[in-house]
Amino acid sequence: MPSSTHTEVRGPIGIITLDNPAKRNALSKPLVDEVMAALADFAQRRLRVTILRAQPGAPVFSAGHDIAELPESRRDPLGWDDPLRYLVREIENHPAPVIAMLEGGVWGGACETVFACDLIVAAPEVTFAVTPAKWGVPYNISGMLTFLNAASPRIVREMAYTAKPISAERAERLGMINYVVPSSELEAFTLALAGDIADNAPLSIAVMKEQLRILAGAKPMSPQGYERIQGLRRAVYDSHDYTEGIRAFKEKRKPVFRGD
Ligand code: LCV
Repeated sequence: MPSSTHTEVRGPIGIITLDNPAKRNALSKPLVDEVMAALADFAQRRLRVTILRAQPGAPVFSAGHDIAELPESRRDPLGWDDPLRYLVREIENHPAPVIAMLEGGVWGGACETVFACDLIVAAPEVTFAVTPAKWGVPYNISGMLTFLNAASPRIVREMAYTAKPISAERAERLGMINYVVPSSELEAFTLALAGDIADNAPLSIAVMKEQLRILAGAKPMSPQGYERIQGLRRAVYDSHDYTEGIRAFKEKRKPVFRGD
């Protein structure tokens, strides 16, 4: 199978490029496996910063979870072993900072992937869309926490309930991303930012990254609270609307939701 990514090393900086335009860089298991292998290689080589990007000029950074890989019912679509869940955890646990360098649209699980990165630099035309409601998907708890760590609850509610894209400019204004940079300057700007980080003490940065990850995840939840959420999510992925959402995407038509 042709690869869906490219990697490059520039001194202490590693670059992972998503490059499956035919499927709009959907986060399929093969593509995610390649990204995780690159992250593991960069960690083994003790690279100091990783940049995650799409092919230059990509109209879509990533279309999110590969919907064709989602179960149509009776199984948690975003369980612990789902490729998207692995990818988010690998980025969060990678010992060096990961910078998302964005061009094009960022959809669904790709939004969570990008928000799990340490820094985000986006071209002005970039948009972010949180799409579970568009397809009837019961997003998972740690995924919702990723969103809550990226934006205020009110903004997360708006994005989750409307499933509509928001602009890079608005995301920057809301503190969801670090910089908006013209496409022509994006790569040079991001490499310079990565260089600033690479010049500093990698162990100190790695420890602060892990501290921030642990603190960001330190939200109290009772076992009953967890079980209630899992029960609610099961009611969704066992519902007509979830099956309808997945089938509508595959049949290239608008879903007709009934609320059951
Ligand atoms: C598989 C795809 C995809 C795709 N999977 O090109 O957040 S949750 O809960 O929803 C989570 C479960 C999740 O992340 O779900 C995925 C959320 N993603 C989206 O809602 C975006 C879905 N895609 C689109 O809206 C469009 O593809 C965009 C706007 C990204 C690009 O539109 P464009 O007209 O440029 P096409 O739609 O024609 O897609 C080109 C090919 O990529 C496939 C799509 O099926 C088509 O394949 P074929 O050429 O074989 O027909 N594709 C796009 N997105 N998420 N496959």
